[in-house]
Amino acid sequence: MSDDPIPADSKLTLSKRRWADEGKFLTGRISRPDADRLPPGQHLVKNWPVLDLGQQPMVSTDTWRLEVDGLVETPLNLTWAAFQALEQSTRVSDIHCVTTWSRYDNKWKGVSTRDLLDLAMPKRDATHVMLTSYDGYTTNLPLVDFADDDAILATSWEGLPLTRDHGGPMRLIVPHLYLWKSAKWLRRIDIMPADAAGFWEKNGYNMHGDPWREQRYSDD
Ligand SMILES: Nc1nc2c(c(=O)[nH]1)N[C@H]1C(S)=C(S)[C@@H](COP(=O)(O)O)O[C@H]1N2
Ligand SMILES: [Mo]
Repeated sequence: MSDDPIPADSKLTLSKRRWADEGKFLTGRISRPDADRLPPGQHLVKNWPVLDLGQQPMVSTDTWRLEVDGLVETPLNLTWAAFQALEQSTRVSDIHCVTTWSRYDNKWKGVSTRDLLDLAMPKRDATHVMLTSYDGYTTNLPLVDFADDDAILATSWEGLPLTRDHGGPMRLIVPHLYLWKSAKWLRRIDIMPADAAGFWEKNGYNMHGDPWREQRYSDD
């Protein structure tokens, strides 16, 4: 019983419902209007700057390993071949560096963090992730951010293998957080029951790092 002008089972209602289910008329993953696409305090660049601690490790795919450990049902220690054999995904995303540059529409290929987590299976009390890289760099983030649908363990950028200066052969990309959370030359993923500070987080930077909320520096 209702006073709705169009009955719930009318042709229009049914097709509109189907459109909603199919996401019809959505233009893409990024639904923000362009004016809101750039987070506060950021400016756009066309090139892709290189930023790191200055040690760019040479990591051969012969000796490369990716470990997933901590609060997981199935700890992983993947060779390059095993990593390549996992489902390969693509993503397109904007990246935002805390030094105020942003770059739009980066095309990535690699393994989605969700697919990796489906293999490792975090335990119930897992809440945070610590990333450790081949240059000794560490950074932390909440598990929900690491598991975001846009997050990818990238081996390719714009159709080419990820170069060493940008973290090749494999780096993480978590585009909705400042880029310091996106560990280059990623070697180890520890799933944790609590948060802990990584390199920049111990040096005045924010534990979360959401560019839309300008979480650049630590609160204290
Ligand atoms: N392993 C590692 N990852 C790292 C860093 C680093 O020093 N070592 N620097 C971080 C910082 S501060 C930034 S801004 C981005 C820069 O990535 P890019 O050089 O590809 O632009 O990498 C992040 N990931
Ligand atoms: Mo950075």
